[in-house]
Amino acid sequence: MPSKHLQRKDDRVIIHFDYDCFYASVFEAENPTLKTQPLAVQQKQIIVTCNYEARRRGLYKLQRITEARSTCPEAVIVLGEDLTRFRDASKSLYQYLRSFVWAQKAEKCGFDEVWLDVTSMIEYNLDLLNHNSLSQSFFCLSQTDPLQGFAYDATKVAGHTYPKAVDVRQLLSSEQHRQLTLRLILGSHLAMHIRLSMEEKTGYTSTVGIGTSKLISKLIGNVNKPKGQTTLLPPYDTESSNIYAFLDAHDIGKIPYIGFKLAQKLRERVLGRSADFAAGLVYGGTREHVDVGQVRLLPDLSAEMLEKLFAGPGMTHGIGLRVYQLVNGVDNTEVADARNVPRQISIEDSYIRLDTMDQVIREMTSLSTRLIDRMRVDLTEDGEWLGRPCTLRLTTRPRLPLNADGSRTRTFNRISRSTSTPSFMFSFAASSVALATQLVQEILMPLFKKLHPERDGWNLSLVNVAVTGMEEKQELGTDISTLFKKQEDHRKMWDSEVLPFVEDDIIDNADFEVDKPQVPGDDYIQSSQDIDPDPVDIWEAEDDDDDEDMLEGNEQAGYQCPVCNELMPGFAQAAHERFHENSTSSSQLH
Ligand code: TTP
Ligand code: MG
Repeated sequence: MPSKHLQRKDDRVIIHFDYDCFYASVFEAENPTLKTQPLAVQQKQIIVTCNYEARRRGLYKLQRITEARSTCPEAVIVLGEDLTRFRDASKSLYQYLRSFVWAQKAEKCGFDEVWLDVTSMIEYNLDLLNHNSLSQSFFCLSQTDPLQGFAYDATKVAGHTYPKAVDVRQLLSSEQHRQLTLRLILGSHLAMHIRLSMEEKTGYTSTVGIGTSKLISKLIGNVNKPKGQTTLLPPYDTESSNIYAFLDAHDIGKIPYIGFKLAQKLRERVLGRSADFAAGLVYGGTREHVDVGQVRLLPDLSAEMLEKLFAGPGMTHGIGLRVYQLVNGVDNTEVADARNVPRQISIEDSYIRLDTMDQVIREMTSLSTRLIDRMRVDLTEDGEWLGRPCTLRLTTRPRLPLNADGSRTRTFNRISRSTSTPSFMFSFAASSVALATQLVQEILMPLFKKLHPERDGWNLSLVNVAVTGMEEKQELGTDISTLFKKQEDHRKMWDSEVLPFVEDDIIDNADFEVDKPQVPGDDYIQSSQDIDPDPVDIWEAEDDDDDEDMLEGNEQAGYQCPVCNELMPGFAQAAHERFHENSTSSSQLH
């Protein structure tokens, strides 16, 4: 009998979806002719993702653009700086997936991952099974319409299994394993149905994992990528548990929730010396591989031991227990009904010269308009606010005055002031421009004066307006019939929707210039504004814009993301950080 801490809730069936080469798929959905071509998506100077045709020809994620172009000159390279299309696709796909589940348990994670808790659907269908003819079963997708569903063979798992070679019949004939095996078999057929329906209706393919927790369903999907699905089969509870067999082989840093710092401490504990990470930090691998099994089998491993090991600033109470459970394959966290509203929305622009009040008012109004437009897209559904940010923040980056010799010392320091978000920002009664104008007059100007008390004499290279401190609305008490209606509407939407093809975003390779101005978007530092440019400042402003490009040349040192532990060359750091900013950390299991 496992200790209280290690008791797993294996009575759930959870399906994890990860859309294949997501950003590339969004462009393919806009223009299906791209599907057969090698396609790569560029941000700054790197390929953030590419389709599988491009991968077959040697391209890979987080590759330097110059290298990609020489490896595969025929690749179509599209600009992915503007995240609007990804955000929109992500929202629609989430709604589509959510339309299948009954208990409103569909949790979005980042742009391209969703968990569905389908337990109640599985239980309903378990009751419908005729145990004398399992191979001729019918899966009911609706509690009200018995004809809505699909035929399936409940003696077989749909898709791949872990372990690969497994005798399902034997599992079904074992009293100990039959119930869990059946639940997972039904889960696998439902997953297959949803996955293929999604492909048929939306064109998007995905990689899917089926298990009894968020942790296992997320990790098991990776075994068969792309367009695959994998179910982790019993035994779960014995010493020869497939959960241990599967999880033990993972590098400790690959476990969601265990970020870089925790992973390093665990590595050191296992190795009995400090883990020489920086030295081994080259894209694609590290010398200091410590796997989950090594941690799990530490003789003195316990929640308390780990709590002490991690103790230090910034560590939350209970972290030892959480990690203790995770390395033992226990994750009892619920699938929340959450669209993963962003934690903050931040809009900024950088400037070659911004040194008069009139210009500042104009720019703050334009940034605020974009901010309000974005809040209306990201934070509302059917005219209701899903999240309300508590704090409004204004940030600027002043340039230092010229030195006596005419040179200018560069600074990347930002200064900011915050206040509570005024309630009128949530009004739908006025246009975003009207609200932005009011915001600037009543709130942003006073904040600006606190940052820059003098009427002039300053010169700004950047202005940022942001809302933070998001409070999410819980979807409790929603009338059930409205909910079903909404679900149906979302599913139908895909039957009729034709996504436009945006021609401007396709870059003809031959004409491609490295320094081409980027497509304006909200989540990144945009190319400098054309306000009173002068030749000296242009160069300076471009440098300013690309703080992250300072990392160029630091390639050998590499960068390991503290959130997801991904290793990458230094030049990929900035795009990668932006990726996390825009998605709730994909490594978090709450
Ligand atoms: P991933 O799931 O890592 O990649 P992917 O879906 O493109 O490919 P795969 O089929 O291998 O899962 O990331 C999801 C999207 O996030 C990806 O399409 C592009 C974007 N992204 C960034 O913008 N920056 C990054 O550093 C990474 C890793 C991804
Ligand atoms: Mg993906």
